[in-house]
Amino acid sequence: MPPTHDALRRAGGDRVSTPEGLAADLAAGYPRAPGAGARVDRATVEGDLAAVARDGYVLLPELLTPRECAEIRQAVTPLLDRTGRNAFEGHRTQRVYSLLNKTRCCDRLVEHPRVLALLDRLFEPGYLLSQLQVINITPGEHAQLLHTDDALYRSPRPRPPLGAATIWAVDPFTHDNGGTVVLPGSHLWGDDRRPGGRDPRMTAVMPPGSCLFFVGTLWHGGGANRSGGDRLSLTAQYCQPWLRPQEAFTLSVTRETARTVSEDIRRMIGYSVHPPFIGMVDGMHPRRLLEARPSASRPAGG
Ligand SMILES: O=C(O)CCC(=O)C(=O)O
Repeated sequence: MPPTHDALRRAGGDRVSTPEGLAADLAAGYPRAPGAGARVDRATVEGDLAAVARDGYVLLPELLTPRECAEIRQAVTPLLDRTGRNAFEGHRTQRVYSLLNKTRCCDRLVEHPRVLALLDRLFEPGYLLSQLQVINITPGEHAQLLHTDDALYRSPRPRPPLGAATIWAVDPFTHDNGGTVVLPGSHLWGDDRRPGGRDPRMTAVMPPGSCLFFVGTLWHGGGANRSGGDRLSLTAQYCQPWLRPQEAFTLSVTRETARTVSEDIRRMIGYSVHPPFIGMVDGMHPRRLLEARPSASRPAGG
């Protein structure tokens, strides 16, 4: 149980005399344990990071086993019940949102150590999950409009990324079935540049269980599916801890689920504080909402 505000004060914990000191205050009762990214050896992460810095993306082959892919397929296939509402979502693309409420099968990719290790270096501690969805591109789908995910946050480019995305292959990604198309190096472009016919494109051709990781400033889009089969995949996106995530997970994920998921996921869905106050609930750390309590109300600071 973390110390109460009063206990901290009595123990001389009220040492806030500078803005930097303030940053340690509210989150102090819930010190952050090292995440799963800390388990990845430094040479591997630095190699991945160098590719991301140069190209804007890195392909991480076969991080999931065939058995894990089969489990994911089995869990998400029954959820595929509708196609997109517009050309961007894709009229022949099926999407399932809010997966954290529907299955635990996809947690492993949300918190995959290789991904978290990259996020640990790209973003400030306490970065958030911004969205998680299944994307199944079915035969006949057109190429998606090229876009950057960070464009949702209107901040002038060039600049460091505010978010990053992963796309996980459950089916193999090919040139024909809608493999994601990226424009290498386009993460460095300014606001004045749009993709043109001469800009080199790369289709993420990858076997099941592989992950395409890219920064939110990279131009990309789902490819056209000219094959006879589906392209089943999942995407998890992340953002800086001081930005509003695309999905309001603190509203959409039940407290029961928030108690069930790993500490990394719990932190990433908003049960964390970006010091000193961002993410607070009623002046307190949001983790308190998950603690067993006799009644719903508790005195402020207690
Ligand atoms: O499915 C893909 O390959 C890319 C999807 C995408 O970028 C999106 O829907 O925003």
